[in-house]
Amino acid sequence: MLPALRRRTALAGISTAVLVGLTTAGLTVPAAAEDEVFRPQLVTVDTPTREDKQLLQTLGLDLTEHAGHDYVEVVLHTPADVAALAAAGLGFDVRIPDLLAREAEINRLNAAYAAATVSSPLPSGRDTYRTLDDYNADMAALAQDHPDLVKTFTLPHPSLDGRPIQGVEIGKDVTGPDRGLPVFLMLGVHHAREWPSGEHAMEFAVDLVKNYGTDRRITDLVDRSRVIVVPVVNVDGFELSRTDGALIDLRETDGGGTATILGTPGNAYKRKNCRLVDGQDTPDGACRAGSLTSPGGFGTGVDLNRNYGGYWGGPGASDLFADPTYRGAAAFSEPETQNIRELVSGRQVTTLITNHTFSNLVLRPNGAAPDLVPGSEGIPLGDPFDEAALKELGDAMAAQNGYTSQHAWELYDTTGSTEDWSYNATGGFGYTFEIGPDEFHPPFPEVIDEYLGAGAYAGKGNREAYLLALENAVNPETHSVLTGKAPAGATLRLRKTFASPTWEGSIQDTLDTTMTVGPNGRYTWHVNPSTRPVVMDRQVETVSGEPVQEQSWSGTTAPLQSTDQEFAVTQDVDLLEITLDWPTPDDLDLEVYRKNTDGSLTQVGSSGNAVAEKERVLLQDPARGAYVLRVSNFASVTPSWTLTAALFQAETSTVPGLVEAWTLTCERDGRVVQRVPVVVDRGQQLRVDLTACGRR
Ligand code: 0X9
Ligand code: ZN
Repeated sequence: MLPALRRRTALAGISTAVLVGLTTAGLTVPAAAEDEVFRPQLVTVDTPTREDKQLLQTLGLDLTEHAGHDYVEVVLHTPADVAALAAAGLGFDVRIPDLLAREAEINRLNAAYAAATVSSPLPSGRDTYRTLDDYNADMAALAQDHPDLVKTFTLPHPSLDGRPIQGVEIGKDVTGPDRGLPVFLMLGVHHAREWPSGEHAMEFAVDLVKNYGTDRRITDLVDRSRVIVVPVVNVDGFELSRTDGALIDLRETDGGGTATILGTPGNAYKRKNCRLVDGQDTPDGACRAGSLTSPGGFGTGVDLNRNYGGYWGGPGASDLFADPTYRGAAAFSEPETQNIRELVSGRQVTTLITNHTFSNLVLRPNGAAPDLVPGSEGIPLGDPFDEAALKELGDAMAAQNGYTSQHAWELYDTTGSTEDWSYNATGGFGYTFEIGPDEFHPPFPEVIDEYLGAGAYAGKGNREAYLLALENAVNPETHSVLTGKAPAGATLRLRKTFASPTWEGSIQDTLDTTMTVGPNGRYTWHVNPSTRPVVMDRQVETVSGEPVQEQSWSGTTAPLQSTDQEFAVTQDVDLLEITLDWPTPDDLDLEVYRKNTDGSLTQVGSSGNAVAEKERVLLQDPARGAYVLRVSNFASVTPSWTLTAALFQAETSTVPGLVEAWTLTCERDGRVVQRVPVVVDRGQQLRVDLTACGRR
């Protein structure tokens, strides 16, 4: 039997179009008539195995989060990207053959929708995507119209291209002192091209403000929290993507004549920030010019969702500047991530949502798979301490928006993502939403549907999912509460300094948050637990050395042939391990199938390593029944091999953890009067009397 065509050659999808010179924002793109111009395209790459996904990750391509068990969608920006897939032997199908043409179509659809719409059903009534100026104007207007409920703020670090990064804070008496209410944080547009992620963040802010005082549920939630929204984290990238992706369709100007669609290399599909040279500020305004040297503005910049400190420098992030997932020169090297770090370190953010597009997913930490082993101590990452609670909320939110709730690592590994840091450093719950089914910034009506819900989810959507997240943020069972007496007007401070793990080492983090005691001399402070999840007791599953059952076969397989062996699992075990070994440096592959009752086969695992590497397939909790183990030979010689199937039981052991304390201080007139270490667990309410702080 012939082996499956795993190594099929990718077809080069180079389209022929003519790029004509044009002027955009004062910069002329040289005419390249007669040349073949590659149009960026969205393709579906076949990745039936985890190894294929890992291989795909090494190619430096622009992977989307849209992936399934046997595919990943990828943006191809250049012919070199196509060649990289071909060289790796990964096949693909083209889904959107010309993203520039699609961009022009989206622009037309958006203009038509806006022209036909007086007010959309969104809370703001908006009928098209905001620009950066629109965001800032909308936030300013919200604060101006509701001065007791909304205030704007500017984050401490301006962007590399010199722009301020702004947000809003919403809460009852928001301009008054912080009385220790829990904070819900909502973020959008870490990635420049993911416009709906900012729209949904902003619409949620408008929604809360608009319904405050009339809708009981929203009024109650706003009264019990502070909601912070930073709709556009990556202001430079967004501004470029939003304004420099504009295309001129010559078919419209020459009456449908000979001209094809005219696209600038543009920035519509830019992902990263505006870092041009590591360690050097980008001269203001240079980002747009810099993007002309890299197709689609794609190569330059740091991937902000790989630049956070949590496991920074590990798998699923690149150390090459030109790569789409470039992690930056150091953890938190970028002003945009520094902003969010300082925001989260300075408040008690009990729940956070960071919005992205696309793939209809609710992702929970960690970004990297639990069996990966960071650092040198040999302890696998494991699941987060709060996995059960994180999953429960993730599933509940997904039931509102119809998305799939899963571990972030399930599609591919990432490190240095927002909640990889925020959850592990603060214990506050954090999720990534991947909004929308199939595009980075689809026609605007889709943004409306995703927010308000459509079809089976009409009336739910992300709006309801966000409200659940906000309910979680205020629910004392999911965080910790300190209460007690303290002098009216005193400043209470919680502080903690610790080492946050990066992949190979650590960085120092300091959380430093304050509240002001109210006039009645009592305080209630909603805070995150004192011990970080990342240092708590951890259950680690280890497989015992001796198999409970083992069977081996040996054989030979001729080139381009395969050999099947059957193996039956007749008991409940934790692990089935199949290994394939051979003496010569040849290339054999291993595929594992479940044999169904009708005799048909369902593939349940495969291993296709590089030449000379031995093959291994692991199946957790294998179902009882018959399995077919298939050895395929891709080489030109006929080697002999040994195939072994072994069943194991796992043992659960506990890696003992630490207990961490907050340092609680009570300050009057800027002087620390009382200092107490506080250990408080998730779900716990702890009374800490600070009456001594009132004495002289
Ligand atoms: O890769 C990312 O940063 C996110 N996807 S996106 O397409 N919006 O760029 C996903 C991050 C979530 N984490 C993991 N998938 N591990
Ligand atoms: Zn993203």
